Amino acid sequence: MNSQLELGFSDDTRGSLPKPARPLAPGALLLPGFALSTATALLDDVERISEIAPFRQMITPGGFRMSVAMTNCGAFGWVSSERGYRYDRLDPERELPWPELPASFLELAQAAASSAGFSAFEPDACLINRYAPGSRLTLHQDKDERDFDSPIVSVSLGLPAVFLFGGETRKIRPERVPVTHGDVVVWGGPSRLRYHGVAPIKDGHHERLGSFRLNLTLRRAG
Ligand code: MD3
Ligand code: FE
Repeated sequence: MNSQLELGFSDDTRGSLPKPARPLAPGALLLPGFALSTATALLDDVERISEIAPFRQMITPGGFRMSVAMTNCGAFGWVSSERGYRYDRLDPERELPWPELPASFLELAQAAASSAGFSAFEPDACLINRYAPGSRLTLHQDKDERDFDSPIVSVSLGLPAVFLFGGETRKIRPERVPVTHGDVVVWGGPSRLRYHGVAPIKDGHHERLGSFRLNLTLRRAG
């Protein structure tokens, strides 16, 4: 059945209409499914990168091991140790440069940034976060980058997650923003320094990633 009131969409297309972009705040735009058509290429590149620079659970300056495993690609990589956070041209585990930023990452990031009104985004760093069920990211600001005028482009792959999108101080109760495989968020302008985090990942299974969630964040760090 397919009445006029249902706007003429058939039962098999109703579930796959393109999802519209959703503004979350000034400068912050959710692009549902923006990375779906290139997800396979992105994941092939993540596999290759992690064979060169393996995922590792870094230690925070407070001395705790992070629940999220991380690696990087691009000219700069984000690293944490008991000595603090920084961007470094070298992977401290290998004492070698990070793998190059693949064309698949760069093209997706530039297209997403452009859709959100940020032209000429030239990312030079990509932090790759890997979450197992229970892994989380506590509320923080991204302020180790040198350039706050550039946005951060976040690509979600695998298991779903809930972003905690807070305010300019830690006091403001965060909004919960669900994201799933293929979703892209651009965070820039007045939203660039807002507190944010990731709620503990729930158990689940994804056909390519199994029991993992991956997040790529493309940044201009150096
Ligand atoms: C930036 N990663 O690695 S960005 C991070 O899912 C990080 O792994 C998230 O936060 C993850 O530092 C993806 C989520 C995010 C949300 C709100 C923001 C980034 C933001 C607001 C301002 C700036
Ligand atoms: Fe962050």
